[in-house]
Parts: sequence; C-alpha cells; structure tokens
Amino acid sequence: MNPKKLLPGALACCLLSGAPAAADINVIPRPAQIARDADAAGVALGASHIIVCADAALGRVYADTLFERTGLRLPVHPAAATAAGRPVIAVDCASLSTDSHVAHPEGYALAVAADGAVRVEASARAGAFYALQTLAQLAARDGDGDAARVTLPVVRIHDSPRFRWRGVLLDEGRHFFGPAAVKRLLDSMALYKFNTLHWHLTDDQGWRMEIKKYPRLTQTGAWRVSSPTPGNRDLPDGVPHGGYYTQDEIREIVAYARQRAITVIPEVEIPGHSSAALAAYPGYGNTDIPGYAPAVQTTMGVKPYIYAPKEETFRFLRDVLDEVCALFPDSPYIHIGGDEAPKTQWKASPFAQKVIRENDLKDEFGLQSWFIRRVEKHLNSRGRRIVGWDEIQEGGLSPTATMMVWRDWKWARLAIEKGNDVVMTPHSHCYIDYAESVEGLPDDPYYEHIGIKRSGNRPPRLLPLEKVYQFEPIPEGTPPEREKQVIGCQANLWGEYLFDWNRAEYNLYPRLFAMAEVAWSPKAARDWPSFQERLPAALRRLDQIQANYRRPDGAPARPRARE
Ligand code: TNX
Repeated sequence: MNPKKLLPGALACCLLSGAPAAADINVIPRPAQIARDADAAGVALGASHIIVCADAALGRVYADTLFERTGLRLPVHPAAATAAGRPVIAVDCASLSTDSHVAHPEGYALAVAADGAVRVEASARAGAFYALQTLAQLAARDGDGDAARVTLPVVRIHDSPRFRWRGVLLDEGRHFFGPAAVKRLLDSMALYKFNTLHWHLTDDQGWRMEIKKYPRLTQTGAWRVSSPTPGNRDLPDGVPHGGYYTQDEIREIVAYARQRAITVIPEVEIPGHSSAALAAYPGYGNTDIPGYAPAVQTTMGVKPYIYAPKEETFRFLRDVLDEVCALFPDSPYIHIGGDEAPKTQWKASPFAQKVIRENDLKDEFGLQSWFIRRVEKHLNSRGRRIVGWDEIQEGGLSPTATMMVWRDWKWARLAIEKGNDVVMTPHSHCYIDYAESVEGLPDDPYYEHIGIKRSGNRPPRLLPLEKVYQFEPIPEGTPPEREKQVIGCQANLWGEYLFDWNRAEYNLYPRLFAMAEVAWSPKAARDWPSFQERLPAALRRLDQIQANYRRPDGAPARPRARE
C-alpha cells in the first residue's frame, strides 16, 4: 500500500508541536504525526467488524486488548477474502513502503476512514503491534450496557519511536510479586509502547530465579525470615517473605512478553547486592575476613557482602549466566548490576588483595573493573552484551559495555565521550519508587515511601508527575553526532516499600504514562497541557482493570489490595 494514499488532501496534516487541541487524539504516547478531521463524526466500531491479519497470534493479542477496553469481541481472519463485505481492520505487517515511519521496525501508519474501514501498515510485527495499541486507545466507549457505543475518530497517523530502549525496571529482589503481576505489568507496558522489561531478579533480600545447577540459590536464597515493619522500619516484622520463578514460569513470561513486542532483560547483580546468593553458597564470598556470615538480608539498604574474586566464583557465575542466557534467548543484553558494591570486604580479604597485586590492579576499584570484564568476556562469548549501572566506570569502563546512568549526569557525559552507549535512568527523573509529593500521601504505613524521612535537614526525595514528563534523556551538551549513543530511558520501580502489587501500582501510575511519552514521542510533540488532557482516559482504563493508581490529590484509587 502506498502510504501517500493514506493521506487525502481534505485532512489537515499536523506535526504535533503547537497543534490545535481539536486535532489531538486520546493516545499516550503522543504519535509523531496525526492528521485528523476534527469535524468528522466518529465511526462506529461494531461487532460486524473483523480483523484481517496474516499473523493470527498478533490478531488475537489485539482482539483481547480491544475486548478488555471496550467489551467488543472481534473475530480474526488470516486473509481479506473471507471478509465478505464486513468492515475490516486490515493489518499489513510486511509492507515494503519507504515511508520512514512504516519502514522503521517499530513504526507504522494507521488510517481510520469515514466508512469505518481501518488500515494498518507496518514493515515488521512490532510496528503492526504498536498500531493496534494506538487503535485500542482510540476506541472510545460511550454509555453503558446495551446502549454503549464504541467509536473511532476519523484519523491518519504516522508514528515511530524516538528511542529504541523504552524500559521499565521491576525489582523483585526486595518483594516477590509473582507471574500474574508481571503479566499485568507487561500488558500495560505494551499498551504504552514500552519494549524493554528490565527484570531485577537478584538482590541482598532475595534470589528469585531457579538455577538448576545451584538449587540452593532459591531453596535458601529466595527466602528471608523477616522484613522491616511498615511504619517502623527498625522493627523486624518476624514474617517470612519469599518466592521465586521456576524456569518454566520464566519461559512463559518471556514468551508472553515477546507476544507483546517486549524483550525481557534479566539482571544478575555482580559483584555486590549478592547476600542472598552468598547465603546459599557462602564459599563464593570473602570467606577469609573476620566475622564472615552471609544471610538473606532482613533489612534494606546497601550491604557489604560481595563476591570474592576466586576462580570457583567465576565458574559459578559462568554456570549461572549460561542458564540465564538459555532462559532469555531474545535478550541481546544481560544486565550484570555493578552498583553499590562496597569495597570493605575486598579491603579486608587477604585473598582479594593478592588478586589485586598479582594482576597489577590499582586498588579495589580496579578489581571491580577486572571482575566485571571477566564476566563480560564470558557473556560476549555467548553472543550477549552487558549493561551495568554507572559504577561500572569506576576503575575503567569497558569499551563494549552499555552504561545505565542512575546517579549523576556526568557519568553519562563520560561514557558518551568514550563512545559507549547509555540508557538514561537518573534517579532525579526516573525513580518512581519515590513519592510524588508528601501532601496527600495516605496516613496508612502501607503507603510509606523511600526517602521521605531522611536524617538531618535533608528534604524528602520526591518525583512529581510533571518532572517525569519534562525529563530530557539526551544530556545537555551532547554533540549531535553522539546523540544516537543515548539508546533510551527507563522508569525504575524499586521494591523496598512495595509490599504487594496493589501498592506497586500506586507508584507506577500515572508516572508510567509520562515516561512512555518521553521514551516514544518526538521531543517536539511533547506538550504538558496536552498530556494532562489525555490523562483521564488512561486513568479510566486503570479503573476498568481495577488497578491502583495515584489520584491527582495523592489519594490511592484502591487503597488496599483485596484479600
Ligand atoms: C539505589 S539504583 C539502588 C537500588 C535501590 C534504589 C532505591 C541502583 C543501581 N541501586 O538498589 O533499590 O536506589 O531508590
């Protein structure tokens, strides 16, 4: 199909910067180009419509999304010949068009005509999938019960993403949520065109992934005897907490994500944040230091336990990572952590000091780089690249590593200058575990947040919705020819205070929507007043699926999880 045919002259085409509100449509993230006849009445989407899509699985995922949003269940047919005069949602996922949006592997063109015909054009499955997500958001339901009508605006859209890494970090090291929660998150991510789930599966407080060769990682490492008491973090609650994903469950989640054009990137924390692994296999830690006694941690915060630079530790990590690579076959990257690895144990360990001397390393920071490079080499030999938190530059940044910037923007500048790729997740704009505001936070200890009560006169750590929305991932001063090294951005949902999935959703929404627009929409299309106008429809969908979220006044939509 010629994309130009999608654009009749009668419709005013607008690149969205400064577009009149009437031309806007209720879609998040805002598409790159929209042409809308604002005067045209919406066309009815009814049970007589059929979806024509050669990729039946894709058609079904779409039909499910549409059903969830509108209550309409449309049939899926593989070829147009079966349409027999019924209005068609025609999906072409192998277009050879040279239109820049259609040719983009995640881009698409979408047209809703006044006669109810809908055409989707994409050069690859992901683009077609995103077109259908846009269409699902466009389908507005008016009225209730039998009188309900589902309508689509008459519109033409050309769209493709600004960034290729559009991520959400899910931390299950601190609290285990389970497969249903992860799938619920993946559904939401898909609707808002995120393509990367960064799954943080190991930490001091729990190891959440079955590894066949080392069963104690989950037998021991997945369980802690106690957690901080909500409302009084210094008091142990005495309640065991834990859980983990079996390999079958992981494969199922990875496949579920793939159906939704999402790649799951697992994180195995190395060399720090490893108390749970060392509780299971103490021999891979710094056994030669006084008082060495690793345990799955029952409090949060940075812990001293880190892997020892022994040959048997590297063998263990290679074995673990080989199983991880097999479980996540689509992930070009493996995240190896690298953050918050205190050097106290390596300082105190005669063995670690010997490794530093024998390898001519400058100090413990040099040892950290040496450690990570050995792990990287192994992963490279398995065809994977590493991503690590910005501490991986301490002691020297590997030229082939991708850096995830979470602290100061100066680390991004340094990595970009050296030629490395970066993913931007600075805590100032991306840490959605922070509260949006102190005002309006429920009095319930279930809603306590990280960084509110801080020592001295330090102000609380807050991240309001608008600050997420105004986030600009490309650091100021980046030379234009290096901008492409900023491969994307990510919202991080750290789990220290997320006692269950209902609580997690309070932190996730609506800031997830703001990050979606930062990651996908052209910078020129981003517009805070327009976003605020489009927000209520997104919140209505959360009500429909009975999700919790933060209301504008700070109150939770669903204060507590149903028992
Ligand atoms: C810092 S970001 C951490 C996490 C915490 C988070 C809490 C990073 C690489 N490390 O371990 O959960 O802050 O906001």
